[in-house]
Amino acid sequence: MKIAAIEAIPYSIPYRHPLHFASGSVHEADHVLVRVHTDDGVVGTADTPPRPYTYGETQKSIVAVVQDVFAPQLVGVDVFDREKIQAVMARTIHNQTAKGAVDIAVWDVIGKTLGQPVTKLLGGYTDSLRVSHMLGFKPAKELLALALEFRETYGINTFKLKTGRRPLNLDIEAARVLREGLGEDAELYMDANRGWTANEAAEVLRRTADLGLQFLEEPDDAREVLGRRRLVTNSPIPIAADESAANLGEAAREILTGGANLLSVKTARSGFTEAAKIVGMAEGMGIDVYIGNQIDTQVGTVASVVFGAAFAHTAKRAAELSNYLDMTDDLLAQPLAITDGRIHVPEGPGAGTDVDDDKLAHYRTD
Ligand code: MUC
Ligand code: MG
Repeated sequence: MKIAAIEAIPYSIPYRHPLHFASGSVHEADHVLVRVHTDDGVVGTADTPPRPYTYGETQKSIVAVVQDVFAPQLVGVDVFDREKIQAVMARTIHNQTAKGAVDIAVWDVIGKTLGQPVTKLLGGYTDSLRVSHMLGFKPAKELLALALEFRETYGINTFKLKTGRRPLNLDIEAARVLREGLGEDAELYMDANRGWTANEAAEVLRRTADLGLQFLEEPDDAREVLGRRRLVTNSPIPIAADESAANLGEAAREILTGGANLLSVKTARSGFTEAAKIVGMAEGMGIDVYIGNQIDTQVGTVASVVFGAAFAHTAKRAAELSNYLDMTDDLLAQPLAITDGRIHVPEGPGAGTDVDDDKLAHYRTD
């Protein structure tokens, strides 16, 4: 069964509230829907979030690389030849989320063709994941009110606090207010998106040592190797790599050079094929992982759920799955639900990424 065509459809859905963080902000989901068509009429779907401040991709660059570079090279390749598809895309460097989406759409085709849920083909470990919610920059009291509302409404009790601001007090105060307001059972961690220096991050760790934070994600620029290594060596809590470990090679490098001792795995940038390799490598090295959020729509989030529930190693920790709740609308045909703090994997063949065609027609911008 061969790939007959690949579409890249730009669309835009506004956010109800923008999300602000140290490396940028998001006001609308100006994403790209990727569709892989086979010669016998099966269609696989995946979502692509442009994150120029993280990977250098834009909505236009994603459409261009999928339609003008990947599609001509992949038409005629058998959909089951996933490693060949990976090798073809690897000829083009970077373009992380564009590659991830093509891979997920291919897995969706494979699942539909075999009549199996992709989560079972990947590993079939469990049927749901615990949810962690990501809190963007806001005054401390507003953050607490929001977190309490999420706990009340969805049963979520794990929160990632966006940090990386100056003065450092802003984030230290926010973490303190959250801990005091949510109590000791809440799981809290920080993500600075490279906003601090290694020394600033070390100061934050010292001044929040009594707050029981789980870990600190991407505190500083990992390319400043000695500062990062010093931080990881001396930190009382794990230091997680997110954007510094965007692919398998980078993840290996950051772990082996002491740049991180925990990994965020994001299907939006790794697809299922490369993400599975990262998870296997991490598990073998005794490194914990968690499913991160690429500020995903429901179409992106369902892919994270399908993948994260497939492996024991990814299902251990809460997964970042709830930021689609800030969108005014979504494309997913079977909307997700968060109950008792968990999201369940969808039933039925494929990756669960099918979209509502009327909504796509409404929001597409091409
Ligand atoms: C995160 O974990 O960093 C913000 C930028 C990005 O690439 O992903 C988000 C969330
Ligand atoms: Mg991050």
